[in-house]
Amino acid sequence: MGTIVKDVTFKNDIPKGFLSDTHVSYISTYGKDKDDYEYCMTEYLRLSGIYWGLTTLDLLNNLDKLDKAEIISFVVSCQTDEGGFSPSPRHDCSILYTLSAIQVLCTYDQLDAIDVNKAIKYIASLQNEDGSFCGDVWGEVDTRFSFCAVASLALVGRLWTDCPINTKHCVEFIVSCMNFDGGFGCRPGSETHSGQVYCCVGALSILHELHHIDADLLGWWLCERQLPSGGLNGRPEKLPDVCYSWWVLSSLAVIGKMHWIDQESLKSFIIASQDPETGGIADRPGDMVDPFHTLFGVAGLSLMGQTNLKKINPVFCMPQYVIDRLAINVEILTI
Ligand code: GRG
Repeated sequence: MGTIVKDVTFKNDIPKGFLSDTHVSYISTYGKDKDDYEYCMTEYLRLSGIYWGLTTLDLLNNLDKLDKAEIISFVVSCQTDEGGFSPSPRHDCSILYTLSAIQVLCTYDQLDAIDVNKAIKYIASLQNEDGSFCGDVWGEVDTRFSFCAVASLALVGRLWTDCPINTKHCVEFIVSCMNFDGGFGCRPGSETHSGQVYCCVGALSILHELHHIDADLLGWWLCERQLPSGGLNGRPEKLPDVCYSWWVLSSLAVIGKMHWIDQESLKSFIIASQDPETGGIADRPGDMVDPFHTLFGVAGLSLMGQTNLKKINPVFCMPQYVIDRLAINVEILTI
C-alpha cells in the first residue's frame, strides 16, 4: 500500500487565469452593507480585515477604490486608553490589531493620525523577562506576538533608535522555540507550524539575526508542505490551504529557497481557488471566499512574480514601495 496523502482534487470547471478585476470588485464592495451577516459576525477582527482588504487592493493597483478618510478615522477610533488598538471600538486591545493599525497607517503614510508613543509604550509593556511577548493584558504568550512587536516597532522607526524593548532577550526567546526539524512553534517545545515559522523567520529577518536558522533544514521542512495538488499545508498530515501560499512561500523567500518548490503547481492551486462569480479566493478550490484568503493568495502570486501585481515585501506582507519609503532593510538570505 502506498502513502495516503490528504489532499484535494480539482473539478473540471475551475478558473484558468488570474481574475484580477473580480477580486477588485469583491474587496471594494466588501463591507458596504453594514447589516450583512458575515460582516457583522467579523466585527471582532475588523481592523485586521481592513489591513487584508487594503493590502490586496494596493497590490492589485486599486487602492483608490477605498475611502481613505473613512478608514483612517476608523483606525483612530480603535486606539484605546492603554495605547493599543482594538479590532473595533468597544473591544479589548491587543498587539495583533496594533500591528494591523500601524500597517494600514503606514500604507497611507498617516502615522501622525494616532498617538504613536502611546502605542509604543503599550507594545513594550507586553514584553516578559524571558524576552517573549503577551498578546494582550490576559497574558497568552506566542511567537506571533514577538513578530507583531518587532514588526510594529520597525514600522514606526523605533527598533534601531530609542528601542523600548529588550531585543537580545526577544531573539533568545524566538530561538528557544526552534525545533529539531528547523521550524518554530508558539512556545518552547510546541510543534512546528508554518504560521509560526513565518513569524519567527520574519522577526529574525527584521532584527538581522537569521544566522540562528538552519536554512537547509528549515527549507526542507517547508518544501515538504507541498502536496500533489500544488497547494501547501501548514504542517504534516493537514489539508492544503491558500493562506500557506503566504506563510510557507514568504519564509522560503526570506531564507533564499523559494526556488525549491514547484511554483507552477502552487500558482495553479491558487488560481483554482478563485471564485469567478463573486471574485475573491477561498482556502481551497470550491470553498467560500473571504478577504483573508484573498490577500494571502494574491500575496503569494505577487511573490511568484504575477504580472500586473505590485511587488510584496516577504516579511511585512505589505507592498515593497511602503517598506522602501520607510527605509526599512530586512535581512534576506541569498542562494
Ligand atoms: C503581517 C501577515 C501578517 C501577520 C501578522 C498574526 C500573524 C502576524 C501571523 C499569524 C501566523 C499564523 C499562526 C498563521 C496560521 C493561521 C492558520 C490558518 C491557522 C490554522 O491553524 P490550524 O491548526 O490549521 O487550525 P491547520 O492548517 O494546521 O489544520
